[in-house]
Amino acid sequence: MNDFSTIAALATPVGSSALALIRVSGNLAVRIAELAFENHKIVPRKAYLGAYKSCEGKILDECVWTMFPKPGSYTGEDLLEISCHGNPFIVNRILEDLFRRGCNPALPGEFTKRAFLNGKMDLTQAEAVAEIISARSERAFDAARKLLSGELGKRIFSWNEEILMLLAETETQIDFSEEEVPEIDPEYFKKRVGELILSLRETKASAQYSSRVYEGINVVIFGAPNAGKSSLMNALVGNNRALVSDEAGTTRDFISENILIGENCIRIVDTAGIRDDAVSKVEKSGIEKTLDCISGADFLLFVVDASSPPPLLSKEILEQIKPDNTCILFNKADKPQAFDKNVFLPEIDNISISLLEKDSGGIIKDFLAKIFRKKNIVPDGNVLIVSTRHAEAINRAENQLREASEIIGNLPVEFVSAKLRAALEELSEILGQFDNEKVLDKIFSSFCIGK
Ligand SMILES: Nc1nc2c(ncn2[C@@H]2O[C@H](COP(=O)(O)OP(=O)(O)OP(=O)(O)O)[C@@H](O)[C@H]2O)c(=O)[nH]1
Ligand SMILES: [Mg+2]
Repeated sequence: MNDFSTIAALATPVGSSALALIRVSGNLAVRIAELAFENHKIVPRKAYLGAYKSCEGKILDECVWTMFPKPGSYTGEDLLEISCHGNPFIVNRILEDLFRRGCNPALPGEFTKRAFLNGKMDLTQAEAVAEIISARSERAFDAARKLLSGELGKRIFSWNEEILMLLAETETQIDFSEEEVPEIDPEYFKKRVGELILSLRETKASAQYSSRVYEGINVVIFGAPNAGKSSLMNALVGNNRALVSDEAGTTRDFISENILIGENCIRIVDTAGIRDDAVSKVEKSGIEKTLDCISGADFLLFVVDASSPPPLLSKEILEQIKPDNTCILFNKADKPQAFDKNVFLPEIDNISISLLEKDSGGIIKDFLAKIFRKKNIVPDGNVLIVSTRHAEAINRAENQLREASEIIGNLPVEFVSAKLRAALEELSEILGQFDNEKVLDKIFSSFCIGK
């Protein structure tokens, strides 16, 4: 067990609330509880009602407090949780008293960092704690919970087992002579490494969905001026977020909002209308920004005014529109229709609507939820989503394995062993089985204080 100082911090948000939770973790926790609550026979995990007395013997608040002794606590250390009234003044008085009694203010993520360092969880699970706290959608929460359950750790464990078996074989070749052990069959070795690589790749691929799941699907609304893009934005957001007017070229800068559609968080972006004959400098640069937004989007909503002649599309835009990343919204269904919608980009999914209708936002949200599922914009909740950090380490391990497979039979078996060991090392980095304070600091500094 690591020997750290005792830390204290508020675990609930700063501000007035019914209750506030203060956490104290470390060797001083038990002694502090005995003194502050005048209780010398503390029963673990029992919630007590008691007055918190300061060093000077002044009652600071009536609290409910619980002692979680090591090693069975969240941090793996003695952990005292104090629920006091949610008044910042009371919270500060208690925290000041705890600091006077020898506690240090906790850094962001320090409770979870201690849990990791004390072997209560691996690094992927510690990262998942931060994701659980910041999850903006049900899907993000499901993904974080999957990580927290240690699923990636289990997968890495099974890869390690297989690599260790391969390593045992190569090491035996090094330690014993040819007469004592049969030679490795390179083809069989390659087959096993190949299967392993497939499994690594499958897991690694999910990282491409990481930002869609945790930050939201980046959906860009685009189309000709006056088609109704800002009206669509407002219908989806549920208020008059964007300026709507019958003047073509109203939206110049892009506007974005986060909304929930089904179980996913969406970052929806309204853009300037695209036309070839824009004259003003501002409108032209607005169009340029739109093109940038389109190329960085996860999904495109193409708004078309069906009561006017169909828009002409530049080659640049046509290249971006694909059946798996776009749908068309034929707008202004309340007016006489100007063209046959069946022949306008027939391979792209579409919906006809009038954005003047009151419930159009709900109808479009239902339509989009179906489309996102159908086009697998975000995989379903059963798929384990890894982060870029995980994917990069998996990628490095994969390279080592591929090289091992390339040299087996051609170079001395010692070289193959070295590659297998390097692969193991790369994978162990994901779980944090290494000593790199910088990487740990980077991960835990993104946490909030008190976690
Ligand atoms: N009749 C009818 N008018 C609509 C509909 N949707 C939007 N409009 C009108 O069309 C005009 C343009 O709407 P906007 O939402 O500002 O269009 P936009 O695509 O954002 O336009 P720019 O920002 O100029 O590119 C406004 O006068 C809207 O009220 C619709 O379904 N039916
Ligand atoms: Mg607009």
